[in-house]
Amino acid sequence: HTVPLIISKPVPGIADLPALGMDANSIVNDFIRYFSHTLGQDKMCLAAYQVYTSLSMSLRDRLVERWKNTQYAYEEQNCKRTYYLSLEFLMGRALGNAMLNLDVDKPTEEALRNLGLMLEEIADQEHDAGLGNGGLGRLAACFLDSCATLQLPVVGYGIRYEYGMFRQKIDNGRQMEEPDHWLRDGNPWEIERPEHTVRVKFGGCTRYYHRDGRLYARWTDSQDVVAVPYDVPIPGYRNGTVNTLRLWSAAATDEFDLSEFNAGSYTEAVAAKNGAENITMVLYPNDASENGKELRLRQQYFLASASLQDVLRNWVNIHGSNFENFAEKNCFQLNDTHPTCAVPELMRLLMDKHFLDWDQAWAITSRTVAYTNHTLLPEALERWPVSMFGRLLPRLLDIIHEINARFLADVAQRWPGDTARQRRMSIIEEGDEAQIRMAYLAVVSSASVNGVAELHSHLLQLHLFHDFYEMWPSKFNNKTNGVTPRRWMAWSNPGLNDLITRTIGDGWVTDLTRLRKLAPHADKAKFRAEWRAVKQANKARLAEMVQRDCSIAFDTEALFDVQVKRIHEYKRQLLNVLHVIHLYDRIKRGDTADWTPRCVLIGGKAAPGYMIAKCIIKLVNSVAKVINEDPAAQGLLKLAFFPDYRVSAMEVICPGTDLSEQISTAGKEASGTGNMKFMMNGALTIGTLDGANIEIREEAGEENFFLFGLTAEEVDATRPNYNPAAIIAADEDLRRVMQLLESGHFNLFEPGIFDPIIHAVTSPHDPWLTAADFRGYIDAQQQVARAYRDQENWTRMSILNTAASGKFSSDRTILDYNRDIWHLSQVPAWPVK
Ligand code: GL9
Repeated sequence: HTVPLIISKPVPGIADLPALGMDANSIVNDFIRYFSHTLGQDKMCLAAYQVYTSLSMSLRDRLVERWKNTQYAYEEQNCKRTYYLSLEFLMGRALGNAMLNLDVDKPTEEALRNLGLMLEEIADQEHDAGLGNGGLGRLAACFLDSCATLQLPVVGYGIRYEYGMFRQKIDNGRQMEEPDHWLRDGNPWEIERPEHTVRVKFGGCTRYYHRDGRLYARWTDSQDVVAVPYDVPIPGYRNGTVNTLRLWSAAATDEFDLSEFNAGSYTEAVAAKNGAENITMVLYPNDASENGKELRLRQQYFLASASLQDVLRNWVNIHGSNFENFAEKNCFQLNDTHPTCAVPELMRLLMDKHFLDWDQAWAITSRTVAYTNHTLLPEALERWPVSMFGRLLPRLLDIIHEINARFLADVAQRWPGDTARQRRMSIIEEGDEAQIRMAYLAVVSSASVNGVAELHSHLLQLHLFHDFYEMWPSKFNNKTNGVTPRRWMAWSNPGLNDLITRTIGDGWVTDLTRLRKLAPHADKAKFRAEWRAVKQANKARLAEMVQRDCSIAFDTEALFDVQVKRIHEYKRQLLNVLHVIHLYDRIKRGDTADWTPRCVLIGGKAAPGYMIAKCIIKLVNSVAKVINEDPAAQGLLKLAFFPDYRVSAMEVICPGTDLSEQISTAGKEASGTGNMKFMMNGALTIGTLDGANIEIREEAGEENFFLFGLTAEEVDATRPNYNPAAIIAADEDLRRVMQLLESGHFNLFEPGIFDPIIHAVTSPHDPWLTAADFRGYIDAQQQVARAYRDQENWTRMSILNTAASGKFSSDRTILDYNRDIWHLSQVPAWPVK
């Protein structure tokens, strides 16, 4: 794979094009040209996807103008930059976001109307870019939006997976996975940049050599793969800035397996190209659990190496091999430990390629890398067997050993003779099979280590990183998560956008704390009526989608009670189902005085190998079938499992929700971000004191939040003598619920299938303490039901929640990162003339 020639001679005719029009007419003209000329479509036969593609290309042109002018401004200012390294960017759809942020949503709708086309239908053609599992990947996407909106020079670096998060089908109530070939019909939102291709090494070994009396290392005999970048434009909100998300795709080198080729097996050699191209084939669909597969390590190193080489090449183009100011001008933010190979890779490139010595390289690395932790769950902590790592990345293993040796020497200095501590803190965990603890490598090598909500950051210092916190207290900090109000309010909730903007102006979109000004309006009956009307229309839209995708009718007068997120035991979808079964039991025994009709929606994907999570999905569907088909429950209770939960579905779900379920076992959900999206859109929360729920309740006021459950401290205290059998025996309601489950009432023709679930709830070793929180949860749900019956007061609380949600804008989060870690200046783009 030869690197293509770059012609570095100005071509004025190309450089100085007139600005494209932002009016409906100009957009229509471009649309027609793309549709008929570029895509060769016929006016008589509109292929919907080509209509979508033509519109997207028309808008992309307008992004590209601003994109270049943003990069020119960054280059001219020679500004410091941050690189956000992440194995996941859960971008969702781009069209609506581009329309909104470019401020062409109105003209585009007008353009389409003139053509006799419906925006919603066209926008629905777009495949979600599902390059992430859930919260962690979506957070990266929200951060990019905020960085562009704040005009911060931040580049996202990720992987262009051919297959994103699997599509979830439900068959006889069970999850089935289908591959998500999202690029099949073409992707108008990426531009291939073959001229920025880099080579990435695997395998081989380290050779040492002397030059000018110094010892140098070189990684040789490697099998190389090339990384081809695809750039995705990230528009800021109406500010002329367009930042870059650079996604790497793997390809074989031209000399790939030349040996086999020379042996005469030409076709085999070409077929073996798959080996290289497999690296970026598929996203690992594991939520908060590592799987230890070699291909995953290849992906991680591939991203780290390609991105760092890209950054260093740009640096050398401008500064030559002078790295004196490198740390003042560059920052690498690691989104969890997944890209932590960046640490030894940066050391390698600085030493082996640019000939810095260890201390110079370490001074740069340890000042430019920052690490964000996203979970305390032990099963999510990445460890790589030293043997596998050494086979795949031999030179990096040398460097990790050296980092560890120097680090342990520092520990020994500080705590002389404390060998237990040295063993505890070592980056290499000794045992039957020695392993690299990636989180420790990240902590040791980073200038900053942060958690994603107050409680989470506190628990990191208390438990997981306690030893490291004692050593370097000032490294540790909190950055409470946020979500972008552009996608999660302004775009997805046009009704609310309109009402809020008419009431307090439009400044809230970029300064979400201004939503506070809504609070006084909560006391006005007319405003409440308008607020209710918006929610009602959003519920109708959600009900339509539930009807289409679940074939279940939701009555928009009922309380819409929603839990959508990955299926995981710690998130306790099971507790939600137990409540639904309890309500059903009340209906069956005639206890329905003052009943609040309720429609419960549960959605989310289970990791394909996570059996209990898949069993919970089956349980939801089985319970739903019994309830929805029982005439006794008609008009009182509905339950639906929403299939294939994804970003574009959340854009409809979240505006139409009354009650947001955030019911994880306290201390387990690092932050949560769905909780914030619901709050902004006027849902009330029923939740535990976990993750960002604590801060949500603080902001909303305890009277506007339905709290229940053990605290994180109480959870730890309860575990040793936890006795769910006694709890069940003492609680009539829970006993009846368990009896219904055990009797097989929801699985009459599939006996025994829920035994693992029953066992989990009744086991004294249940880590999630589901039975312990049952009573509190049921009582809190009872309060919810009562509160919903007073529609005036419910609406008041809904308004007050939105009004208090300003803190949870990812703009605030990013300003915090920038103030404490990145220290970037805001750089406006050159204007489009
Ligand atoms: C997560 C945490 O579990 C969430 O609580 C947190 O809000 C997000 C973003 O910080 O990160 N960590 C993690 O591994 N996932 C999270 O959602 N999992 C997925 O992304 C699926």
